[in-house]
Amino acid sequence: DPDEPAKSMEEFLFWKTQPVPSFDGKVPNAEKPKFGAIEHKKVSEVSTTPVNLSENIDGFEWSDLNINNESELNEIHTLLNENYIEDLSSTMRFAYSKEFLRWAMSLPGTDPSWLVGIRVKASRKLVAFISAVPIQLGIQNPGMDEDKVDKVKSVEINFLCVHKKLRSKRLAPILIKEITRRVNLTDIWQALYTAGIVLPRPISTCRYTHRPLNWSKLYDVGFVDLPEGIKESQMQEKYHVKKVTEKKDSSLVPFEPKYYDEVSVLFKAQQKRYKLQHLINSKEEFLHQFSPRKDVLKSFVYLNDEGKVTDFISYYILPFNILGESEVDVVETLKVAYLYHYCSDCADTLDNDRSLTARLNEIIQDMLGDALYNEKCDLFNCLTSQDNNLFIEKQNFGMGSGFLHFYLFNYYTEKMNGGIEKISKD
Ligand code: NHW
Repeated sequence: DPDEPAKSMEEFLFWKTQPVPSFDGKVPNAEKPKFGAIEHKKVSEVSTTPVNLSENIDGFEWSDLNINNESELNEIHTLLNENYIEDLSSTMRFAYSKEFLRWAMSLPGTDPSWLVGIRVKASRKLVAFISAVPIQLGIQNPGMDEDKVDKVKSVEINFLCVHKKLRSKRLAPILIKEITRRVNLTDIWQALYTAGIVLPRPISTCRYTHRPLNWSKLYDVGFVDLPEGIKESQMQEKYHVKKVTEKKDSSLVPFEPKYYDEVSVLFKAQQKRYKLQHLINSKEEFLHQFSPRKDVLKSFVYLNDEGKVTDFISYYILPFNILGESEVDVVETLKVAYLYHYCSDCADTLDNDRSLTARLNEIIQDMLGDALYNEKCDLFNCLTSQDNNLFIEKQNFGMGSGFLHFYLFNYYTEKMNGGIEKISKD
């Protein structure tokens, strides 16, 4: 069961002290939880001094990092490339590019104090890190009108990482407390974060799905198996990807700022389908999130005969390294595309000719083609979130072994099924 925690609530020595629901849905200091903030505080109650580091480890210090400074970006990049998320058997590890990290951590409105590092005092070596970027969430709580959401000013926490040699020393809770303090000082009290492990307590659990693009390479590195009695050529045939071809009645072009007005209307309508919504309020933020960036993000619009935008779709590129005998030894790098946001002018129509199902299948197929033939990606991943269940099977995505749990800090809402669940329009 992907939702089964590794231990009981009482054994989460750190998390049981935090404003998050326990696995039975109870929240601290309340008989019956109310939807919304779990704990209410004022900026004046927040400590202005950093969390004490020396209680846990001696000889370390806090350090603010600047992602736009090349040498500090290099340090974050090295720490993450050598110590960030691996699969269970430590044979694969995410290999974020520097451009990707800069994109992910330079969102407009990111406070300079939100990229937090821990360094060895003597050598200045960066050994731990955590980051926050601003995000506005729209949350549909049970009992609310379908078109209403609770708008919650939040941050998204990511890239929590402790050097392998400093694990199990309770540094993670310290990093989390320190980023919480810094975010609270800016009068923000909620956060969104995801993790592969079960913590108290997921609002939603999604599964990773994988669509091989270059099946032979995935087979060579051991990412996929050859089913018994099947020939390699049959698998290659099964995962053949069509080239992106010219269409009769529409054109596919890279997203540009001039399409912003039209796309943002479609984006808002699409988000209304979900219980957890990403509300994008400014053009600047939208362009940051969705403008194409070489080797990081691809985004496209579809234009009809009259030049009107009918759909938008994006994916990002995040390679991972296949590790050899020793951990520093990288045997092979797989280039992986991840489906990001999309929206379509038929978000409301699931059962006619221009139904969302048909449209999504068409545009995903184009993305598979773009990722393989233009970006030389080996694999296309997506989660079982958004409306992805409308195309996952048909486009040959297979269920993976990994799950991604979504969490809210200091906010109580009911669990959502599947990903960022659809609001039952179908
Ligand atoms: S998830 C990616 C996390 N990073 C990795 O997996 C990289 C490889 N692993 C490591 O670097 C995406 C270490 O193993 C880490 C833990 C650092 C994970 N989230 O220091 P100790 C994100 O970045 C709890 C939250 O001894 P360690 C999202 C664990 O349950 N908690 O362990 C991050 C235990 O607490 P417990 C996690 O192995 C969201 C305690 O940490 C966790 O040396 C963060 C053990 O600490 C995880 N992924 O270091 C929350 N993994 O209660 C943000 C372990 O059980 C909350 N733990 O005693 C919001 C804050 C902002 C609020 C603003 C209003």
